[in-house]
Amino acid sequence: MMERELRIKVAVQKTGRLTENSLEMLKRCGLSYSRGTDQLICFGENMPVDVLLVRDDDIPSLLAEGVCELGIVGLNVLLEKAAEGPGLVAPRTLGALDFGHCRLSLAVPRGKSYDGTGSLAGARIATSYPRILTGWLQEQGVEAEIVTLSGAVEIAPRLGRADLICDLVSTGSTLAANELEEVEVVLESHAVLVAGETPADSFRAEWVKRLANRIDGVLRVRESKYIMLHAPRAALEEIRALLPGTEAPTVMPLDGIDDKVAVHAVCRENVFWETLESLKQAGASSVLVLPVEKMLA
Ligand code: PRT
Ligand code: ZN
Repeated sequence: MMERELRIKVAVQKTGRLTENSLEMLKRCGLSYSRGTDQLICFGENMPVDVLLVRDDDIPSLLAEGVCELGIVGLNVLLEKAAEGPGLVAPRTLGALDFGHCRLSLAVPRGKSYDGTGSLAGARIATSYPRILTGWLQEQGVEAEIVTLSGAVEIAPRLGRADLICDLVSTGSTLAANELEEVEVVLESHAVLVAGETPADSFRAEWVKRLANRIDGVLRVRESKYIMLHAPRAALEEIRALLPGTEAPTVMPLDGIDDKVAVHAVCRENVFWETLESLKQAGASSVLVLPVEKMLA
């Protein structure tokens, strides 16, 4: 029986755009847990890892306060909270995840002219990201008035509360529905894996590292393919050069065939039909492309 203290906690969004992908990521790392309705914490059944289900805005401070060791949150939220001032420990970003993509953009009411960042001087901009926006405006060397709103930013111009907005956009349909036009990208955002202070005991420190490595592995296999083919010895170099994102392929003799070899390689990038066609043209035969289930660097 594992001791209660010797467990780590991973904070993920309870309900929202990041929830499904975050929980799916943890499952792919081998974690199984039972999730009841309206639960705040899910106890991992096969690892000393528990999942804390919280509002995304609380994740940076939960990490800073040492309540949890790892968290999955949008880069936009992380940067905004980090700029609020140093917590106990500034959370460390361990890496970008492949979901939650969006951008924090400036948008103006349709029909209003926009003449580059210079024209923002003195304008009123409504946003829920005042600190990120302040930093960006400083970089651009313009002074504008920031109207901080916690939600419904897109209706601020119609209510006369702002001249333009700075809000998250993914498909752009919300902007279009509100007759707004995207004019500048302030931040390209996506979900990130974030760590708090490294636990003092080596058992938990090891589990933080192990989980972060597994997440890294999951990300890498999502793109990776295992490719097997037969190549004429004479075309080996050309064929090698065509394999996308491979380091050292395994080259093996073929029984009874002297002028051909078998080539096996992990391609760390997607293998497209075009690549297969080029391989065939270069003389490759019996080409097989397989998905990769797990990978450990
Ligand atoms: O309750 P809690 O505080 O946890 O959730 P929340 O409402 O603050 O967050 P949530 O679930 O809306 O978003 C969580 C994170 O997902 C954000 O912090 C971003 O990192 C990321 N993300 C990705 C997005 C979007 N895409 C997105 N489209 N967050 C918000 N949106 C909004 C957008 O502003 C617009 O109002 O969704 C609406 C639809 O967007 P369009 O462009 O597709 O129309
Ligand atoms: Zn939130």
